[in-house]
Amino acid sequence: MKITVLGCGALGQIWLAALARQGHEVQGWLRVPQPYCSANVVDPQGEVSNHTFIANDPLFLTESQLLLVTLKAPQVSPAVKNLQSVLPTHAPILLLHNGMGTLEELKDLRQPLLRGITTHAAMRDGTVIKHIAHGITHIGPANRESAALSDIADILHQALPDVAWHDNIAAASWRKLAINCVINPMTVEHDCQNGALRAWPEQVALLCEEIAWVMEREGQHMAVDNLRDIIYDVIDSTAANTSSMLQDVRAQRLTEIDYITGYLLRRARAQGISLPENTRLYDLIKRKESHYERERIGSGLPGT
Ligand code: KPL
Repeated sequence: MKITVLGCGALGQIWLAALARQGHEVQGWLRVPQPYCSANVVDPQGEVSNHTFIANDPLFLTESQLLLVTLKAPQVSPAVKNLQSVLPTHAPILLLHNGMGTLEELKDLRQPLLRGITTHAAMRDGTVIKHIAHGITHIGPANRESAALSDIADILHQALPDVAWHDNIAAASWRKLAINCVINPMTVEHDCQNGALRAWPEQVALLCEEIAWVMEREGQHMAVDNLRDIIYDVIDSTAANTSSMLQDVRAQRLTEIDYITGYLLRRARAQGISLPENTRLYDLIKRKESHYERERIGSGLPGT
């Protein structure tokens, strides 16, 4: 299969390497155009692989049979809208990012749109991508055109298992959103790894109550106790992780807060519900972002 991977960060490089290993023809697509991109990946067993792939080739894009988008949520819509007129109309676009809200931004796309959620853990360490832990990628249809594309899950599963197809991806998306609404901003507030969040059980409980309330109204019933158990399972299984939001804040990059807690608050507002603890955390992250954004502008450095 001919596949363009949009976004060559940690997740993008893991997919590029895995798809190429499986015999697919792949190219990377970077926001700042370059003729080549590299994937230097250390897998969870410690094995190193170095590959160079072509990048930003418009001809390759016109022949692509899948656009795999591994960008962070705030970068997704502008980048996809930029490429959609060149990508064949039958080529599915699979979005793999934290948070929700991009589907609404891309509702007018002609291509079949797929939504994915992944639990693979990876991080950049200098010039190397450390694939810390294998996970599951859940994918499913996000528009009418993509309802019958479960074959894609099988193809991707051969390259980087596990990949599971869901006819109703909204349930898995909300579950992941809830996890990210609790863990990501809390790790920033307390400046700690995921596992340390067990020290603030009242705050976890409060956030879960607010989130479960919105989920109920969105037709995604989840008992508060159940949600809390799911979140503690993730806190324990990713105890040594530095959450993606804390990594972004430490590197003074734009975070995904507008697509995580921001999305939850937009849905709550639409239902006339107020969420004080989620709002407080949202404001805290936005204040941090605007603080380093002001410093960046003051020093004349380019944005992230
Ligand atoms: O998705 C994550 C993230 O860091 O963005 C969790 C599940 C919190 C793991 O770190």
